[in-house]
Amino acid sequence: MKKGMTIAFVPKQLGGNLYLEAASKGGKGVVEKLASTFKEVGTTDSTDTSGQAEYIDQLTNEGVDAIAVSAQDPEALCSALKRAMDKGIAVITYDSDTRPECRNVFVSPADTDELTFKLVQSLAEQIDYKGDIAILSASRNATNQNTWIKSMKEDLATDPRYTHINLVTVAYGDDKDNESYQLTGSLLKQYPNLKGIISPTTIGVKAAARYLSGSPYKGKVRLTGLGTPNDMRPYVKDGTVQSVELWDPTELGKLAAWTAASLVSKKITGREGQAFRATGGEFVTLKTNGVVNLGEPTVFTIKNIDQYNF
Ligand code: RAM
Repeated sequence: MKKGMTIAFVPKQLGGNLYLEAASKGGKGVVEKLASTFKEVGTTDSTDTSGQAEYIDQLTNEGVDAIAVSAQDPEALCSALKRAMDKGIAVITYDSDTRPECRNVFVSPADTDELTFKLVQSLAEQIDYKGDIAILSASRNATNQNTWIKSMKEDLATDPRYTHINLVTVAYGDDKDNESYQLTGSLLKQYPNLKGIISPTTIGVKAAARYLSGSPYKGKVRLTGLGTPNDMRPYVKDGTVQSVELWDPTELGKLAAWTAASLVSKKITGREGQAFRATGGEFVTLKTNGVVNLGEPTVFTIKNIDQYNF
């Protein structure tokens, strides 16, 4: 691997998102081990897409070697990312993708179908396969959120076991804790027959759990989603939540940095079928459209949540 590279991370949001902070920490560790320089820039608001594009232009002008971005929007960053690639900068997305032609590789946390299958299945079981449910998402344009929501809607529409489950709305808390908390209250008021909520965002699911745990809905309105074990431990232990799932965001950041370094070092170019050794020595193969998967998400319940610390 080359040394002396500059690899820049541009998370969807800086500050207030521990998941993305953990990913950056993982990335930083890998970059520094490669005797290279880690940079992190970004907007504090996960909906400030023009701001995110400006940061990419800034990094392109500085002439960094690689940019790793968790995209706020699939389209809006494309011109900026293409300018970066035209200048020879390796561009990867991690966590949340752009259109495939706007980056070299997408480092995806997990397989979409598998991830959403587990979320829907878990909530369906808890509500006895009937009743109204809602999704509490992050920002409206986030590629990862919308990919997961689409897949959950497909599951609900096509699996005959879910015929009596009715998705009443998708609400957007913009990955802001307070907004997601308030929104949970509004959903419960607006849909008095609500039986369950799926929140595929670490900030959303934590805020919704906090709301439920201090309300008469605790244990009655079911909640699942993508949450960190450290955030969700109290709510799993107090019976508000039975299970959530996630992957280790630090590992996602490590794989993102390693992938970026492999591109800069010309070990891969982003073509399907190319393989490279990841940080643990295992081989990772690029799938269709240059996608790399971190692995399978872990399901956390009262039985295993204490074994995890992230
Ligand atoms: C939030 C963000 C992030 C998502 C995780 C699960 O932190 O929306 O993009 O991947 O949740």
